[in-house]
Amino acid sequence: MRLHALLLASLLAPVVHAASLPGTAMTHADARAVLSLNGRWHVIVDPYDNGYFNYRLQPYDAAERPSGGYFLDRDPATPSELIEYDFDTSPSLAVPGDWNSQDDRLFYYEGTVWYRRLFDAPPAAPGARHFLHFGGANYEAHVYLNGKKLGAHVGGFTPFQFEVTGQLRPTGNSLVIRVNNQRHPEGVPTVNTDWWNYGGLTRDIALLETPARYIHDATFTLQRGTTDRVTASVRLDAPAAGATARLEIAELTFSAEAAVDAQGVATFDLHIPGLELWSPEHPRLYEVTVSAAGDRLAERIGFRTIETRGHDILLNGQPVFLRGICLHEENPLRGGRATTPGEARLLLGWARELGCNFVRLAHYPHNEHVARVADEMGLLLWEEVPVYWTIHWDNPATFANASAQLRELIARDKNRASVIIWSMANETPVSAARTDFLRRLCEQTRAADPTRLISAAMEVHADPADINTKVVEDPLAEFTDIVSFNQYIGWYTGLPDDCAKVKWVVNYNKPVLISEFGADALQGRHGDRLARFTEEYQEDLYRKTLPMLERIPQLRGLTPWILCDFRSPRRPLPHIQDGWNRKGLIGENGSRKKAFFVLRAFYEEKAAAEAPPKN
Ligand code: GCB
Repeated sequence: MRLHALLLASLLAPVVHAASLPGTAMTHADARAVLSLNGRWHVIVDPYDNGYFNYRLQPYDAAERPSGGYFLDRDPATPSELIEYDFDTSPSLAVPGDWNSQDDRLFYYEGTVWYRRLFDAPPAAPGARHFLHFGGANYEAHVYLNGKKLGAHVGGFTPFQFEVTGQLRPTGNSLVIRVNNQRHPEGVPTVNTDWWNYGGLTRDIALLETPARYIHDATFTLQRGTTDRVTASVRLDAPAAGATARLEIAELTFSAEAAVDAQGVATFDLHIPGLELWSPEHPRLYEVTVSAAGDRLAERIGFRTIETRGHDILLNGQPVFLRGICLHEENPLRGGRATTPGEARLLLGWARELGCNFVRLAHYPHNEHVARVADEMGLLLWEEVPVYWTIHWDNPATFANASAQLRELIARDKNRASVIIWSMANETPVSAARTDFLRRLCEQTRAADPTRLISAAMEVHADPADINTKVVEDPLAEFTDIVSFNQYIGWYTGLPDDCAKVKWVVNYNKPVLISEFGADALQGRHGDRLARFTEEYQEDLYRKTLPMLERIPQLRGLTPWILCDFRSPRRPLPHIQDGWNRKGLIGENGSRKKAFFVLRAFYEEKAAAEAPPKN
């Protein structure tokens, strides 16, 4: 009990960042990497947190007992010294990667794992600064370099960094990370989810190098209502009055300069003639270079606008129908976290084959490669934070956790043309506390990024007077740009034939997006269209659902649930589910189920209806 309380206290402690970093990780860590720390890391599985707490349940104090505390990564100084751990001879796991899919004994494991990696410092430029960058660690990570604690991070899915300038040894640096993946009622997500609780160092890790003064952050946006007016801002790590920032797009032989202000920020208001806009049909990216105070950063940027007008979603001023699909960050072919750019290409390639121009990345921030690959491939994205079902709406620490994840996600992906929607939450039951919590997240998002759309997957209810009248009414809709809701008519309520009887009451002058519908089908299981878990049932449900949804006048997109089967401990049904949610249109062996082709045909028609007439 005490252990739990202590863990909880540490979980709820404020998110710690190295003192010099202003709140979020620096933009485009990849471009700064001088040493990848991906690869095999030695691990010690520590369910009782033996490497952290002494037998009085106090955190180890190195001065008091130098052999305790795995973070010290010590070898016995003499044959008689007692040390009861040894990373060198302990097993290893691949990073990035979840531990669950790498070792059968860790399949359901949620406690602490200590990771250790040794590395030599690469030769550094004079005056250079160094940072350790973590793409994400589920859920709580405590980071130690050469026995000294750098800090901790809570959240799981978003990046964090620690400055380590002056703390690196030329050789044999010991980087130790205590990762704890315990679910907590106060957490975001909370204890019950319909997906696998993957733990570990699931994202890239790298050592970054910057000059003494560096560009922490740069933002590029095409102004709404224009095709060639770009706003850009460049923020240095510290004030640099008198400095000048420069922005260049070599392909357009374009360059501009702006003064850096007392806060270290340079703002550009640019007219860029000849700019080709980014769109799914034409995912044009430009290499944009910014330089200031001796630093230089290049980013591949697409320029596009996104807004709503009445019932329409306008991409570059033109109405667009979002032909979407939901996706978990999982590689179904092996049932583990998808972590690499190659896996992002595989999954988004399948979405492309389905005829999609849009993907909902459910239900938490996916790794950074996904949005970069979507930028290249021309897929629009919905990105989400794991405010899922019922979390602790009244708990300030829960809000701080959700808010930090959202802030870190926006900071990471705000330059991706593919990302058009920030989603605040999924299927949260209406209450005053919940709406207040989500309203605050909406306000935060709008302040951080006024250029994108806000939504949340809401719910639908039946009119008590008539079960076939479905009402979408949620006070949260006042704060979102798009009214999105999940509905499972024909699966969790009734049968697919009921779709024909449904009448909709959706009284919002906003675009409507159906963020989920679907049915489980075991790939290769066949039967009558009314037999649950068959491909025919799922196919029939898609056939009946699509015309039902088209009766909503404001319908401007859909993301059925879901592209691929995914692992979920909530799904035990033997021989059918076996720990998998089977609502995928693609099975765990990669085969397309019958419903895949129903949705593809629907999307082909939609795309043909939207395409400009050919001469
Ligand atoms: C939902 C949830 C999703 C589940 C899905 C299901 O409404 O948003 O996370 O996996 O239903 O299959 O029940």
